[in-house]
Amino acid sequence: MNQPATVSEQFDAVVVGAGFSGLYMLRRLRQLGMSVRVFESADDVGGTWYWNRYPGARCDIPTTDYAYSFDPELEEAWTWSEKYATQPEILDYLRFVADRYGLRSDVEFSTAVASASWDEQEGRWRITTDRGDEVSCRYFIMASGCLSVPKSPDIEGADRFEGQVYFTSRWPHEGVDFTGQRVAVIGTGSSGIQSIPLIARQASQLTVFQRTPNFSIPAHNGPASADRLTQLAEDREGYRHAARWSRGGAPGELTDILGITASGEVRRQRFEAAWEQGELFGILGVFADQLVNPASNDIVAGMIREKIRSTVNDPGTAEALSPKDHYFGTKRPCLDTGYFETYNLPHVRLVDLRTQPITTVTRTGIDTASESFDFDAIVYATGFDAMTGALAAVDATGRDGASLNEKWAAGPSTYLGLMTAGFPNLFMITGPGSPSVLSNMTVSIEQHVDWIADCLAHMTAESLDTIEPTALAESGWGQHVRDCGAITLYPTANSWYMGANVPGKPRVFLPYVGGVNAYRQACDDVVSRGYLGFRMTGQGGERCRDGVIRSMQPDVAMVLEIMAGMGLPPLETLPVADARAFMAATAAVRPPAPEVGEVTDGVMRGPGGDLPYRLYRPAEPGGPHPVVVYFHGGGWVLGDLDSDDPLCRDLCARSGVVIVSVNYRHAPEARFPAAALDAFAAVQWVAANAASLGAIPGQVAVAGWSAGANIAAVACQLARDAGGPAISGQLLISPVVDSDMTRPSYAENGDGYVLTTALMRWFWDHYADPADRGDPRVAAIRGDLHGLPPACIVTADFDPLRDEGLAYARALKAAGTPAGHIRARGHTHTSLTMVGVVISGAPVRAEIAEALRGLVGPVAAAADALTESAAAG
Ligand code: N01
Repeated sequence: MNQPATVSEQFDAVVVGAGFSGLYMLRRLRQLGMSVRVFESADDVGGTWYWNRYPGARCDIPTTDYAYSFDPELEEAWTWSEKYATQPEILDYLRFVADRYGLRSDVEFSTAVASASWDEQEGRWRITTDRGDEVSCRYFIMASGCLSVPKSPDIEGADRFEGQVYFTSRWPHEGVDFTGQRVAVIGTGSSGIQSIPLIARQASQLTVFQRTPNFSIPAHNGPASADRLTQLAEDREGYRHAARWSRGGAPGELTDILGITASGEVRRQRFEAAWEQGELFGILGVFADQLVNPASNDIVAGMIREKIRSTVNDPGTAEALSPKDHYFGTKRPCLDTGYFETYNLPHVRLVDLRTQPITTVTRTGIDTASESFDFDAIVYATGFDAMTGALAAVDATGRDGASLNEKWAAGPSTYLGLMTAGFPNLFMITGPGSPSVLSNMTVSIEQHVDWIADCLAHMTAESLDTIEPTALAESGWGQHVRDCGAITLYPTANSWYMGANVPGKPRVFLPYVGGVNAYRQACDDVVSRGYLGFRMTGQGGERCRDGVIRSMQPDVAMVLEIMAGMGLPPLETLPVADARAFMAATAAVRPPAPEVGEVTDGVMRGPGGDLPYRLYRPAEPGGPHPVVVYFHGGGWVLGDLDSDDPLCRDLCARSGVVIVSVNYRHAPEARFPAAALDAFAAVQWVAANAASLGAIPGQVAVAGWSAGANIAAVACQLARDAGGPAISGQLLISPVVDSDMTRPSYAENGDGYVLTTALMRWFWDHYADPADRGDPRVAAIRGDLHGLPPACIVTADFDPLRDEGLAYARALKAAGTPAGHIRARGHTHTSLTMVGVVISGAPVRAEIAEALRGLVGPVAAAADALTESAAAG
């Protein structure tokens, strides 16, 4: 063991922890020529693999992938014996790595870092340890692991028990012999599920106390996968590259098969294949939609429950072991060896704490609400204060004496999971807000270590010595992490991913679920954009390019990526007939739209002939309902009753109003002002026929999307000028209100977000002569805006039309017309309407439906509702 460092010692970097991340970080820092001290609380290297020595402990990512990849010679020098290596073998590997690169000499073992404070004057961190060291360093790197601080047993009477007590996470080095003993295991997460079958082999009686049943699949351990070994042998670098750019950190095919639409045969075949494979990413990826769509998730979960029922003999025990309170995958699923079979042994019993909770631990055992048990030993497999526990364990004080724990009292806030504002030069490896525990940790660790090392090399080269994220970049990243989580089922579970396992811990979805590949790209983009969102200072000056690296909704970005990959011709390069055919073809492959009470098609009279309409009636009993006349989008050229059918159904179902969607005449066959005149005529017709449509007379509102919102807005002006009909409100979703294309959103969003500047020009050219484009019957913003119905205007961030929508809301307000605004954050012109495809659109449409309910009421109520929504916005 090394001597404790003295007060005067100064290092370029201090690293906390000598597990997978600390060891590699040390190696990279040394390569940069830096002086480094690693503090490790254990008396050897290994981190999590040092501590978790319980029987059955193994990795749950195949060892072909769960290893360092930074040195091909290291890979040649080590051969794993199994598909999933045991804890002793992984620990041996880490010892081998430490020895191979001579890393131990810079590690101070049996020493935990107690506090760290930033010395502003010196631009250095002062570190104290539990052994009294006080050292200083320029860079302070927390390589302290995501699952390293055990959760203290929050069970009444836990310290009263006089028998043997064991924690899976702090298992005795000499091992434990349970032969002939009555043993209790509390907890059925991965640690419990791995250890229970082996403890059962020795114990004379084993009682498992289960609070939440867990999904587990057989690991099918054995020799490493021949397929993976062949791939590695043939092209090691290619294999590692594929892992780094994969979703989870291990190469594998992603499916685009949806659980909800797959046939029964395909579902079964895909599930059984994943079951046989025995890998986490396989069973989590049976269907592309299983972690976002409850119905798809239920298919996989149901099949796993079937397997449990067919394995466990006693139906009551099988039922109690079958998870039903969380979606499959939203709590970490387990890989096991004979777990469910263990419950068929005569000396093994499951106690379901849902039916008989523990009341107290006693001197001799455990009391539940209905029974008393005596034990020789109790094993706690009760988990960890995950992801933030080890970071919070160091009392860190940053700029101006700010405490990290206080800053994070409501949940952690980081930039990229790497740093946090106010704590310069403090890096976290696999911190909250990075893929970390959702990925193959070794790949994520290497990526973070490499990023940090490359960053420090850059700073040295530029004579910079302090780095810190900006508040803007950090809050933007936090929003992105939440947006990614929000489109999945993860936040619905009481998991340690959510901090829900530790009483009092804020409920925040901690890891980044956007994928290892997307995350790596974001980190690379930050660097290529001049370390966007970081402030760096030093002799080389001060550098800061502030900004947010990802502000688009993740599912919107995914749709754009898929569309870009399809190499579709730009719509404006097609003849109109082909563009319409293309729109119809895409409409035909949409997922099923929401159910409403009734849908009927009809025809009304318009100025140039019959206008087809489709009426959507809400399922709610009662009525009549208020009515909204709706106009579809499509640049006055494209679209019809089918094109906006999902959006109309969604609005109808959410708002409980009758929607009459009207098809108007299209350009170029019928040019300006045909569409606007049709819209006005449709409003007149619906107002006159409200009662026969089953709607409330006198409560007619208008709505539309894009060019449909344009003619809806114009219809309001025409109705006012004509003295009727009375319109109670106007909902304008991403409206066209002007022909002026010089507003900034055209420059920012004119290309790459589906509705392009070129396409808008094409629409205008088809609809209106240049001489007509200032006419208020198409450029609504140029009309008289006094005395119009209250409006709700929806704008999308990545829409060329964003700024004219905002300008219209401002202009209406200036003219005394109430106008609320809903911002579709991170959306494009079209994404909000992609019902059932873009999940992040749903909460915005809920907001829109809420506003719509206000717009259809009596006018005064609509104005009130809008004032509130504007205040909220
Ligand atoms: O911990 P856990 P773990 N009374 O939190 C129960 C990784 N890992 O150590 O779900 C009664 O998952 C708790 O019940 P509930 C892996 O990422 C990997 O097993 O809170 N019960 C749960 O059943 C894993 O996910 C491997 O209702 C109580 C259990 O204890 C993570 O580490 C192996 C309780 C805790 O499960 C954590 O796994 C092991 C109480 N008061 C771990 N408090 C590999 O295979 C808690 N529980 C690589």
